[in-house]
Amino acid sequence: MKKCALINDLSGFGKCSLGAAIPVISVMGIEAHPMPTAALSNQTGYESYKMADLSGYMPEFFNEWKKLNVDFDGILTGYFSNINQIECVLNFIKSQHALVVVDPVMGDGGERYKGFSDELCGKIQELALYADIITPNETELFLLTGESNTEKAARSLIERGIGSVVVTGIKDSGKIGSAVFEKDKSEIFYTKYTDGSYSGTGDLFSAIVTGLALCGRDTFEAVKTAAEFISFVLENSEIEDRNNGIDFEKYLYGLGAYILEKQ
Ligand code: PXL
Repeated sequence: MKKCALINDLSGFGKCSLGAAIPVISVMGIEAHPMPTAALSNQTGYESYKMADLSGYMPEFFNEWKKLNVDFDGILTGYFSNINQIECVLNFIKSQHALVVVDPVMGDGGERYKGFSDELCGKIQELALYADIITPNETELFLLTGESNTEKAARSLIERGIGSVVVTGIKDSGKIGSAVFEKDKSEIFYTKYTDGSYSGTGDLFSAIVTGLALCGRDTFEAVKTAAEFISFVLENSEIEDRNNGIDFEKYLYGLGAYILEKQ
């Protein structure tokens, strides 16, 4: 079976990060191997939470993985809280020949998230340049490049060696788009716009794109499928609190069936 390392936090409530990525990768018939960067009672959007930072364990954990002599097919990274975690992950990536997907979590709506210093953003940029696929929103794309035109920004990253730049959350009168930029081609996929942000949707998106890429699908098909899946789940979710995430569990089987059908 193919093996995918998932580097992200583990939150007890919020159905995000590893809690979203593990089931998605598993249902696609790929082994999910989590490397937790932190453990939280619940994600940070709730009024209160407790967090155990696991940064100090990461070098030892990666060292143990090294002893297991595993070749990973894929590596997916998400949220980082400090540059040491990224340094560790860079060493791991350099030791593998895997498809690397980086979700460069840094901000949204034109603002950086709390705690994202110039230094941390710079390190995330360094990591992104090792990726085959990156999945920034427009804010993150601008932070990565210093360029405020989406197409120009994406093209500048492709010139620096990133194979596919996937830009999420592009709003356009009642629709929301995910654009894929590659060297010789670009395309945007629209779905219905639903106001506000829902916990875990970005993590589900990057995990679906990673899983499909590992199943041999091109990034255009992977992004179209991920966007349509999340849009469908959102429309069919009963949401009391956006922090709780969306009802993806009810439709996960559909992702598994999709893989089997088109094998
Ligand atoms: O993907 C959302 C997410 C993941 N992990 C943590 C978070 C959030 C959103 O706020 O706080 C710890």
